Amino acid sequence: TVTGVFAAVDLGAASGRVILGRVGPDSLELAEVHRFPNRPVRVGGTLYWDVLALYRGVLDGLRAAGARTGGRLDGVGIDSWAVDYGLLDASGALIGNPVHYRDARTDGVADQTAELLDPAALYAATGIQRLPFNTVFQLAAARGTPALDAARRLLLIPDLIAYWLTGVAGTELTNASTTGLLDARTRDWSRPVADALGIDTGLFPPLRAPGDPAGELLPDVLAETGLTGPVPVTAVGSHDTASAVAAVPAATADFAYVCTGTWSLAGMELTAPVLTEDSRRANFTNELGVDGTVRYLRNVMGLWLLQECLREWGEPKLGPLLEQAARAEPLRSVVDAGDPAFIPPGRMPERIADACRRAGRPEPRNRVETVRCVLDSLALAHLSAIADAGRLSGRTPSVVHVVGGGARNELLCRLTADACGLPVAAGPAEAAALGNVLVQARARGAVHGTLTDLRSMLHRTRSVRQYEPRGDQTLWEEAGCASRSS
Ligand code: LRH
Repeated sequence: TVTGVFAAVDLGAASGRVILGRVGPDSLELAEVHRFPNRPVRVGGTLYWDVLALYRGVLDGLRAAGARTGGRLDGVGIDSWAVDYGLLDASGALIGNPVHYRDARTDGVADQTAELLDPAALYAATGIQRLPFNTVFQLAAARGTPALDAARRLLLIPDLIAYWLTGVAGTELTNASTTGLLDARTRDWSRPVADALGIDTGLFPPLRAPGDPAGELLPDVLAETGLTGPVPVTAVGSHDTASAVAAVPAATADFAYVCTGTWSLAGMELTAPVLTEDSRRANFTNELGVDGTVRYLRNVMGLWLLQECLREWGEPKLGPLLEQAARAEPLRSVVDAGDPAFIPPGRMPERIADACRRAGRPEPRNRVETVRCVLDSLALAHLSAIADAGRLSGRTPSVVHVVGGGARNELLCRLTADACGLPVAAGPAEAAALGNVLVQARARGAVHGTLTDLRSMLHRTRSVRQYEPRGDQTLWEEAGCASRSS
């Protein structure tokens, strides 16, 4: 039997990690070999990613991986959050630091572009949920800036890391779909969209799909990490959500999912996009997944709301707060967790209280009630996204898979089961890294089969935690209606 040893680089908004996966035909072992913080930096009023610190974390992680395997790796794959990019000049050097999607430079830009291109036409072409930070709006905001004028190439974050590791430039397809510039039907750049908004899609290097080769580690990278070449780099679902959904340990096809981390991405997997006006109004996205699938989902704020509260409170321990929140009065205070008003950082407890007040609901009176408000609101947002995904795509889910970091949050999983009135299967928490490893392993011949085959292997080899729905689900439906109509 062939076994392979693969490194998954998984960069999240709060931390990055390098995970070593040993894969055989019916076995899969993962070990986290390095984890490092991702701390954005505000300079001169702009919020940036510290991309060189992230790259250093990647090199440290590859070195740590090699230390466990005698310097041998059968492959490397990279995934990260979506939409953001670095610009390269004519010499291939990075122009400035990539701007963070939570930066205010895109405020009002989506509305301004509506004068150049009707939002209905934009959606009919690309099928992407309107979020202020979509690459298409970031590029519209950057039009005419010296940096964009000097740029000869634009690389999405995982492609930028891959370029530094290999010297090979490409644009991975699943992440390309999040730009809002890709035609949902042809899966190539949309000329009408790019032309209407004056965006040069020639800046993107050629498209590549998950499983395609993406070069080999450069000699200086091998020297710095102590690895023995050749080490191939494979394009994976480089959008973290694409990798995470590929690793949903589903036994059946009729599943809904919530990828939980900084964001909650809640919906269903389809074989073709839904580009209707109803779908646009419901603010649903059709992102591309591994093996040509479509991720039909809504982005909701996710654990960002909680992370920002904790930051404001000076990082108290979460465990005790969650225990008390589990006993607090349910559905007392709720906010619309899909509201883009929550995107920028800062003053989160106050903003949550303001949102409750504006909606005519009681404000949380303390930290415990604020935590409960966040979790109830997220569970409600999961219910509404999953119900809408089913309605708009004509399918009925029988189970909700919760994957990603939030799968460890018992209260969140339990409330999601209660709200949806469906069983929740929680885990794996490291789904993005798993999907990353599996796509590499399949490309290199260590595993075989369709996405369904890979998922049934996960179903057999990973343990998930089951939560059965409790209580009266109509309470959640009523609360959901009230929070949307307010
Ligand atoms: C989650 C994620 C999500 C995007 C957001 C920018 O990490 O990739 O799918 O919408 O980051």
